[in-house]
Amino acid sequence: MKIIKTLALAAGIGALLSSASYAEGLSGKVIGFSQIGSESGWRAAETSVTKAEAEKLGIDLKFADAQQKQENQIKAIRGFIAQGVDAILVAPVVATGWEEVLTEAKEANIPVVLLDRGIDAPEDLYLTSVASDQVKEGRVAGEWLVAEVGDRQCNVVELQGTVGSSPAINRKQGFEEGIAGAANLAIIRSQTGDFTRSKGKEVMEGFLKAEGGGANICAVYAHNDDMAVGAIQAIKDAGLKPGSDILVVSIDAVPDIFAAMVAGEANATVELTPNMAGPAFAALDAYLNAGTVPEKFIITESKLYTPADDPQGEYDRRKGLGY
Ligand code: GZL
Repeated sequence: MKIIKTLALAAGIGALLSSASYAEGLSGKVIGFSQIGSESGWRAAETSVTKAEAEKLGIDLKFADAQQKQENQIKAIRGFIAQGVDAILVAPVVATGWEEVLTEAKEANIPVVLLDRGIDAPEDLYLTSVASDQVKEGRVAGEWLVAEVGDRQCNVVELQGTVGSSPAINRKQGFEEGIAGAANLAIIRSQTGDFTRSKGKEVMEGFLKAEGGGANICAVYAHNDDMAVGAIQAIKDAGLKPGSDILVVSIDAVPDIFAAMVAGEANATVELTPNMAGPAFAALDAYLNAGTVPEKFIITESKLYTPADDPQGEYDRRKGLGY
């Protein structure tokens, strides 16, 4: 009888501890975050949302800004490993070149979670990846443009994201899929604007010059809103009307693209949530405290917005979200 009682007591304490440790969440955990940089309004929002989430959960977040350089990210990850952090978040600037450093993290038994971009590496090198379906984002943008122009001839110029990054690769593929069935749409120029406003403006200026001032350009597709906002300025400087002479379609749904919609200067954006940290921390909590292995890919929602969707209200709503 005594043995049964002892076993029941032990089981009870075990359950209490595991539920307590699970309930305790990530409070007190040290988590390294290798962030790409602050190249866009969306990236700045992702950083502020991640820091706010960490604060709320009592996480000691070690933040490293890589200024968009992979070597700085690799250095930061090695530093986190040396510190013996409990977990590492990485927003990988490009898709290749991660196997060596992520193998070091794996050998140090430190779980890695990828945020907002993917990598070409064995999947056992990271616990999970929290990102949008970037091919779908491009496809939604392409399909919107096909519907918008009907059967009129539409020459498109494309502002690509950072060369070699998963969103640049995937959003290009998706957009091409989206317009594939429309013989009247063609991408006539495509170049990287590195996801920044200034480079987006500069490259759009080059497109306009190369196309005789831009009278034959029907639309600009930008892999993010920041490059689109830069392109809008270039179109205005060239004496054309963005949003009508040249349609503007992009991705992220940052406040400034809604301000452009209110001004009649932008036509469509596909939303990307800046809150990748929420699902990342939830997966780490379950893994570190209860040994639960998450799905390998946690996919965030993508939603199309146009001027028909209360852009002023969307601007006001997002303004307070850390952009
Ligand atoms: C996409 C993300 C991209 C954003 C850009 O998931 O990596 O990086 O669309 C940012 O604004 O630069």
